[in-house]
Amino acid sequence: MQLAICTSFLKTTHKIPVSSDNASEIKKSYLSCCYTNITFSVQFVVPATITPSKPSPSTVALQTDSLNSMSKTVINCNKLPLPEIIKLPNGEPTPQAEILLYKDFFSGVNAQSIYQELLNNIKWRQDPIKLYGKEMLQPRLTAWYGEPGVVYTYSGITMYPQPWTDTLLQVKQQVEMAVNINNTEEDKQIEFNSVLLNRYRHGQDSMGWHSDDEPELGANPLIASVSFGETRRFLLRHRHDKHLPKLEIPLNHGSLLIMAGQTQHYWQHHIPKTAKPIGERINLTFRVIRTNP
Ligand SMILES: O=C(O)CCC(=O)C(=O)O
Ligand SMILES: [Mn+2]
Repeated sequence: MQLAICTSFLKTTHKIPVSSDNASEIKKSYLSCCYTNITFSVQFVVPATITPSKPSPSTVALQTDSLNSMSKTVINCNKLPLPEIIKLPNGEPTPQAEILLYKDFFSGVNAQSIYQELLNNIKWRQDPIKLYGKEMLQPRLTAWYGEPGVVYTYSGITMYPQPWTDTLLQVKQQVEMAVNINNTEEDKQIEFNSVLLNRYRHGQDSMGWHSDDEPELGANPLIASVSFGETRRFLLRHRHDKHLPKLEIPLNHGSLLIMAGQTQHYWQHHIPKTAKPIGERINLTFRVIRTNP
């Protein structure tokens, strides 16, 4: 069986034999199509030499599965707009940072149903932290999900992963697609193995200044941050150059922010409190944790 991807603009056809072990080849073809940001169609071509009655049931099931997930990917790719590159207020490039923003990555209805699902079904917790020698509860709820054994330690808290839920896996798949379209290092496709969830219940919930630079994230970690619910101000400041202005990015319902390159070495970020009466917000930061650094 073959998969043919026909692009309407380039008038090219990629023909790839479909089997369980060439999924990465197929993905690459998709991504090269996505770059062109044009419509394309997918056809499945069954060569005459294979009679439909002959293949073993397991082979057919595998093929059908990968074809289904691929058609979904195609539909999503087609809708992806170009991201905004976050610059300094004067329009100059942000030094020592690579930050991209998709304001409406998840559409209204889709974003709302993901948000409700996360509010209701995530195992939220509130851990104690030590601040200026005093023990207090973290000013927000958190949760850690991912592959078994992917343990994360920050601010003296060690988190053991809950298994992925279907919703988290769907969000992860769409985020990975956007990340990998923007990733210029062809051979280094990102696959996240974990996600930190933060739930800000009201304006008094917040996150202090920090960088995502724990050793298990490796050098130059790529962090993909998805937000649902109330818009909150996301601020960035340079760690060393105090003359550089702070950056302020409002993270709205359904947005995707990607931080890459040296961002975590040179910039800190935070979510300030607000006195305004506001609703809840959930943020997901997808990460690759190195289990054998
Ligand atoms: O809530 C946010 O947007 C920020 C979350 C964050 O910085 C983190 O989880 O490390
Ligand atoms: Mn962070």
